[in-house]
Amino acid sequence: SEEVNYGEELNYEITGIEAGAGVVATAETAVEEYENLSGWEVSTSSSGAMATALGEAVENEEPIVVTGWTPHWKFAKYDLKYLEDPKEVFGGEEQIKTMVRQGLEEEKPNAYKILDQFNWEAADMESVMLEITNGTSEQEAAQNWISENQDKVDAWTEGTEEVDGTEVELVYVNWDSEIASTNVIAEVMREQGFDVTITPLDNGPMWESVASGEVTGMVAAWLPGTHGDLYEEHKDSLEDLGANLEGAKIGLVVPEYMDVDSIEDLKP
Ligand code: PBE
Repeated sequence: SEEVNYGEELNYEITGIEAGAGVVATAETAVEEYENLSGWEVSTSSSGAMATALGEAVENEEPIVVTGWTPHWKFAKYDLKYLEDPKEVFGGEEQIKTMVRQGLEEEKPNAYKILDQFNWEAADMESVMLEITNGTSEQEAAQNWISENQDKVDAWTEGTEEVDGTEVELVYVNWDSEIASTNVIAEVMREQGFDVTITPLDNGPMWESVASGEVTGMVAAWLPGTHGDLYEEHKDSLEDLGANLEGAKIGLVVPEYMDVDSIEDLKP
C-alpha cells in the first residue's frame, strides 16, 4: 500500500459536502494536522453531489475519498471503510441530540414532550434513508417507517394530548440523515394534530434560529465533536433535550477496494 499514490489520481481532493458541515471543518483540520495531507484540499458542494461522485467512483472502481458519516445509506449500498484516524481528529462516537427553543415547555407542552421523548436507533434511521435514496418520497418513507414501528412512536407520544393545529417549525440541514429524522418526527407530530413546517437551512443558521427562539427546534445536533463549536456558542440560549440517537460517527471514507487503511497512508 505504500506504493499507491492516490493523491495524484485524485488531484489531492477530498470530496466534501456543504461548506457549513462539521465534518468538512473537521476534514480541514485533518489536512492541517496530518503532514502527509499537505497539498490536499477539501472540496465543498452538497451531500447529494458527494453521494453522486461516490456512486460514480464505485461504479468505475476508481479511487475517491469523501467526508463521511454514520448513520448513512452509503454503507448499505457500497462496500466502504472509514480510514483510521490515529491523531483522533474526527473524535469518537457521537450522539445526535434534540435542541429546542427556550420557553417551549410552558408554551407548547405537548410539542415539547414529543420532541423530548423522540429517540430511535441507527438501523431505524438507515432504513428511512435507504428508502428515500431508492426513490420513495421523504414524507412517504417517513410514513412507512411510522406504520411499521407504531410501538416506538407510541412511546414518543406517551403522556401527551392531541392538539388542533398548534404550529411547530423544525429546522434541519439537507443531510440524508437529517432529512430522515426530521421527516419522521414531523409526520408523527402531524398525526397528533400539529401544523408542522420543516425548513432546510445551513448548519450555522439552523443553530441560530433555535437559539434566537425564531423556530421550535431541531433534531440534528451532532455532539460532542461535529457541532461542538456551535453548541458552545448557543448552549445558553437553547434547551438541550438530550440524545435522540446513539452511535453516530464522522470521518474520511473510501471504497474497500482502495489500498489504504489509514489517513496516514494518503500521500502528499
Ligand atoms: N453530517 C451529518 C453533519 C451532521 C450530520 C455529519 C454531515 C455535519 O457534518 O455537520
